[in-house]
Amino acid sequence: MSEANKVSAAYGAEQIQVLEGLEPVRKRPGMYIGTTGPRGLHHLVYEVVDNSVDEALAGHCSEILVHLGEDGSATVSDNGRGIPTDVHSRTGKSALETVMTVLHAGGKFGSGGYKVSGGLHGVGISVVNALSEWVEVEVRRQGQVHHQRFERGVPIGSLVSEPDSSGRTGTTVSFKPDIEIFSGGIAFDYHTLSGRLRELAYLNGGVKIVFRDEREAARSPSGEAHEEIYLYEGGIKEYVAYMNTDKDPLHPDIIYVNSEKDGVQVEAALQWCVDAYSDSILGFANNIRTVDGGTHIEGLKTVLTRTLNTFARKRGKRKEAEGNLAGENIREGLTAVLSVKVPEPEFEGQTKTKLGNTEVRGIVDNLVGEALSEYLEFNPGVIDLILEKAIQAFNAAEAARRARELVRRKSVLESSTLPGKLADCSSRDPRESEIYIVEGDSAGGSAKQGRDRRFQAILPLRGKILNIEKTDDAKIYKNTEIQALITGLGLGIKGEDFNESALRYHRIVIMTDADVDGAHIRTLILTFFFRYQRMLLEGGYIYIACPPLYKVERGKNHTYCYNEQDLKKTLDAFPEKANYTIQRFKGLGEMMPKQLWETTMDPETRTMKRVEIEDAAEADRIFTILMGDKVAPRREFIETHSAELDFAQLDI
Ligand code: 0RA
Repeated sequence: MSEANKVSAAYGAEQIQVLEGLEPVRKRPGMYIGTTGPRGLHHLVYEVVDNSVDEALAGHCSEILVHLGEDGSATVSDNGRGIPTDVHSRTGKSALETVMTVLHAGGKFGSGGYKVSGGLHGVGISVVNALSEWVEVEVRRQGQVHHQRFERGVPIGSLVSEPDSSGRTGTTVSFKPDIEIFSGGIAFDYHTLSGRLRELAYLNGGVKIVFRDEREAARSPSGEAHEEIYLYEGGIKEYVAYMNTDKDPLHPDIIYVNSEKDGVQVEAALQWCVDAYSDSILGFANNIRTVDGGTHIEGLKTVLTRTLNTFARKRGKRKEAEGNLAGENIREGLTAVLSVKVPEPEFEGQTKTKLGNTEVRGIVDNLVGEALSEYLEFNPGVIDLILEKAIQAFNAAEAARRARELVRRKSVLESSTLPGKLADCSSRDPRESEIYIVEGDSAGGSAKQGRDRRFQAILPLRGKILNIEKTDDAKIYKNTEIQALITGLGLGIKGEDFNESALRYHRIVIMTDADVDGAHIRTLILTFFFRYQRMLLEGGYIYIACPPLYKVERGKNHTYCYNEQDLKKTLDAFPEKANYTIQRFKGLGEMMPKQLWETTMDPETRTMKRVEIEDAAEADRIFTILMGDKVAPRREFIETHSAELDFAQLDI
């Protein structure tokens, strides 16, 4: 025998009928109040309070009192018209008893005031009755006071009516939750209830809610009950002001919208704050906090983004070429409360806290759009401040994105210590230190032996380095040769944050063979510097070593020639076809370490070309043509500039 049936056995036929009506509620309370945990327990109070709030919204009630009794009961009373008590001729039951004992009966009494009845599940007060150990209802109306008691949903006796000379009207519902139903106990939490009651007072401006905890009275030394009064004439405007208490508002007024369309009431209050970086948008539908958002919030976000972008363009804050401000840029620092009242709300999701009515999206967009545009038209100072903040947010988001990238890449780079093949110099003073970037391991070997290790470092690169013009960033950072360059030189992240103090050498010398391949490799390395860290070129840190092409020996004397002209001059200076030998260096690797030192590396005797950017834009263009993807312009460039294409002479 079910619990409900056990109880019903004590009553007569009429009671059995009532109980059968409410039996599903006791059998499956979760279906009606979500859970039988604390959330469901507090829901009982909200359900009763919502009825009084509806009466207030209908304009018949100004005050709602919520008392927590020492005995574990809750009492909700209002000064509304009172639940009707007249007896229905067919059922022989009073309206009050019907409301208390028939599922979903509440709505049947609906006049104008009930069109947007709250109640998370719209279950009505009969559910509270079904899930309470007892309920007592007192109604004052038309000079009478009516009283009826229920236990676990079943009326105990009939409605008792007495004359009342108080002149007051209203409804008082007291109930004690049924311990058999609520698994987590039946103790109400003060803060949970006070939070919700305060919220209701904000959402229904002008309605006074008194919250009194008489359980406190028993405990406190003064013997006084804890009482709070929530009354906000300004409604959600005051809510926004309250949320912004410790913040610095960007504009003094709270932007306020209150209008109705197709039976949907839309109320919104908005204010941006200077120092806030996230947004706090609180959404409500029929006084229910829609934690999971829904169509009303979507409508608000859409209209904010569209309206502010329109103003940004109109006021010249955003150029044609610049992208639109993103929704999150616009909402940065925004505190908003959006409260909609929908005749037939559809709540979605696990916790039924997401508004589903599709028509609401467009209505919110429409009504808020109109009011917001009008307000902003008349308050250009406000719109300019909001836009300025949004643009800052846009720029900050860009910077943050780059910073994130930077951190991500840095970790890749910093995890690798100095490249293994770097033969570093002993000096730690970048101003006197040089690094030779040389082509191939054999040249690297000669350079290592020939150098002055005190201030000269050698970094051999294997073959042709990646053409970074044609490569995406991820690949660039993975490439070992490029990693060696970045870490060896102490470069930062591509294109930014060039940190001169991190640069490990103030002379970066590209030393490649004096042939076509060498020229190509040199161009690749230069392209790398140009694309990766242009500041290196602009700062004049990059040099090109000039190794000799020939060695001319005559007797005990020898001369190095750096190009054909040089050689011709040398030979011309000799007496007719004299006894000499010419050695042509095919590559740096062919030179003796000492030769390399004398000819190319010794600061006293060497020739180096400093790479300068005369015209960065032009250099960029040339690099793009020479190194880029497009074949046709490259061919064209080479055809017209072939005479100048001696890379050794290329002054970038
Ligand atoms: C239906 C009709 C009328 C009032 C109410 C319900 C009502 C219900 C509750 C629940 C808690 N407080 C309430 N106050 C009023 C209007 C009856 C009339 O015309 O007088």
